[in-house]
Amino acid sequence: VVHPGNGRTAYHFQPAKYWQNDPNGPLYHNGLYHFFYQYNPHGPTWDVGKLSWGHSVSGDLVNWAALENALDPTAPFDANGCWSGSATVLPGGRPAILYTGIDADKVQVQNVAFAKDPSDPLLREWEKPSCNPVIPIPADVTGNNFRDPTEAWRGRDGLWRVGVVAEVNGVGSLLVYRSADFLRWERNAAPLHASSQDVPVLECPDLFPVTAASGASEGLETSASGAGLRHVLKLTDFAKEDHYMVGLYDDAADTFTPAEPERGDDPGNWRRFDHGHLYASKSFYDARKKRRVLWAWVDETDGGGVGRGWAGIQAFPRAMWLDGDGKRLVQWPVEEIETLRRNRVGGVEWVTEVEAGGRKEIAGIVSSQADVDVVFEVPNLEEAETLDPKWLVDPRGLCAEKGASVHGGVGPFGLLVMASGGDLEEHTAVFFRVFRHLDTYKVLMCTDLTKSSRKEGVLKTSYGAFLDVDVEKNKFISLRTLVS
Ligand code: DQQ
Repeated sequence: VVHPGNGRTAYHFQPAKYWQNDPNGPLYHNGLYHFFYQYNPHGPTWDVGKLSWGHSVSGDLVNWAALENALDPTAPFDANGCWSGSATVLPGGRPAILYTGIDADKVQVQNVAFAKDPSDPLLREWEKPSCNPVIPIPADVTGNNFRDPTEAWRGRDGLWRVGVVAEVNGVGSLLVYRSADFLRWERNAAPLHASSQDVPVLECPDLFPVTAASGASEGLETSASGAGLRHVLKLTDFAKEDHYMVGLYDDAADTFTPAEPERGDDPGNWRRFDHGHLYASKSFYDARKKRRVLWAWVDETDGGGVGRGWAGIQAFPRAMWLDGDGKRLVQWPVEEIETLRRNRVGGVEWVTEVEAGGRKEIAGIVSSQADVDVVFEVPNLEEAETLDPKWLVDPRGLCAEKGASVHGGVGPFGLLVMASGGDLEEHTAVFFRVFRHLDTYKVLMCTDLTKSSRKEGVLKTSYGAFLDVDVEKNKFISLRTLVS
């Protein structure tokens, strides 16, 4: 998994060459993990008319073997591209894929493909029945925006449901279709979600259950229902950001009641999994480890795919579950990533005090891959700056204004990663600042890319969020960082 040289990453899934974008149809089946992805088999750029589904398998979500493409644009109903979608295992164990085809007239339609031989552990061949498209574009869909079917789930009435995002008369919506046989699909009269007027385009929806039991981190199968669970509705908005809302899904009426209605119906105001440059995420239920695992596409910030011969990486898989507040998801890199830990540096002898403005170099890391666990002790909060309340709604702006080199009362403290030797001219700062706010403290976490590269034309931005950590009580903040 270590790809030295040519700028390739190590923790992140990448095909051998060329362009990839959205994760598609992740699946655990007969002892293997399958990962599909939007792939251009002809070159390192997104090509509107030529996308395929790349396909790889793994026994551990860390080491991957590449297979032939699962889907290529070969039929009239997908002649201009096999776009994003999901996989569902049908009763009896046959996996099916629902995906968006860009048809011969460049219209977006929904197609199905079935694993030709469900007993093939590699699920190498997929067949597309001639009754495709199984869901043609409806007459009230505007802008040809009708795509990205979710994994299908089964209601207690035995019928399958699938969600498809659609611009319905200019309104970004999640339509639900029902089917008894996975081939004939009928649209529900009402969408499961309709955005406010100014959000016409939604992409890559995900709808999945999570257990509401306090302290439980197990995942649930996508069709799970009953008391004691909540659902998560995730949508990618036109700003290319993923946002989610926890709520109650009713499988009789196919309605979703948000747990935080005050956030409104513009997904741009919902919660986020991430604050960096990644989106189009998709989760799956991992029956092997009974967890819900999240994939997401990271689009490089330098536009340099053509020179390199590859573009696009996948964020490492993360397990996620509902936090005790019933509104927020928490997540952690899948534990298998820890099998990559080799040469340990650090330990108790590394306990050190860093003066204001001081730095300590972590020597001994020779590879370009590091899994860093660090605990910052924050014994004294007296000097914390008072937070100007205007920043409460703009933590990212606060990160940009008070970067890693602006001295504060408590902080900035954190890591300088990928730092160039000696002069630190290039580095990415991952840091914290603690502010006093009313009678409590607010911890700001930032990732600052402004000095990440000497190169021109690279998107160098700052990301940030306030964290819900009780620094006053715990007196420390721990940070895990995967660098590659
Ligand atoms: N990418 C796919 C679409 C999807 C978009 C095409 C999101 O299906 O809406 O590559 O990145």
